[in-house]
Amino acid sequence: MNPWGLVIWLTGMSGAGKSTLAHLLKLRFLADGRRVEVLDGDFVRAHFGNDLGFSKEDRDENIRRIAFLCELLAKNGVHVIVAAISPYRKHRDQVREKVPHFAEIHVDCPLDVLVQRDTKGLYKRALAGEIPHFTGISDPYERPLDPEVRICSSKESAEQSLDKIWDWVAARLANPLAQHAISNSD
Ligand code: ADX
Repeated sequence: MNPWGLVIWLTGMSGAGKSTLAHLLKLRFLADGRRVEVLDGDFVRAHFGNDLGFSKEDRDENIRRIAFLCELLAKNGVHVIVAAISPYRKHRDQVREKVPHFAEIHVDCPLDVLVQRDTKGLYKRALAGEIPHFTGISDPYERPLDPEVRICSSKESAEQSLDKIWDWVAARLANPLAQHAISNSD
């Protein structure tokens, strides 16, 4: 039976570097001969009809959809990398309970750096009051308390961040006991 894939969940504020890291991490999985898929918050929102906004309820539904896809892929042996703000601890913990191999990766970056970078021009608009419920400005971001890996994207190179994540991945992939337990749990 196919063992469950890993779920690598990148959480952090808009512009912190989640999507970039997700893409680079995917390349590492591929180079290692692994089946892998990236689920990006923006992508999942677009492909489910763009019906959701950014209220707590809508973000909850967004994460619920992503979690559903994660479980489906992971239980069929595909490794899944998620890049979504997922600002609520409770929502992230709910996903953790659904899959056997879950790594919460906090892609951290100080707000002043995000505002300065402002790659999408959203912080400027949010600070001007033009975007309601904007994470970190007018909406909460609940920092992970005990993530498997914390990335400081303003201080580390992408390669350094990837190495930290890959250490967790390699350790988990190399643990035959965990793999055995999972292959019998389906
Ligand atoms: S989540 O909170 O539901 O996990 P998700 O990761 O899918 O969010 O989408 C975040 C992206 O939507 C951001 O990168 C940003 O480009 C855009 N966005 C638009 N409005 C908001 C908002 N109010 N708060 C945060 N991000 C927003």
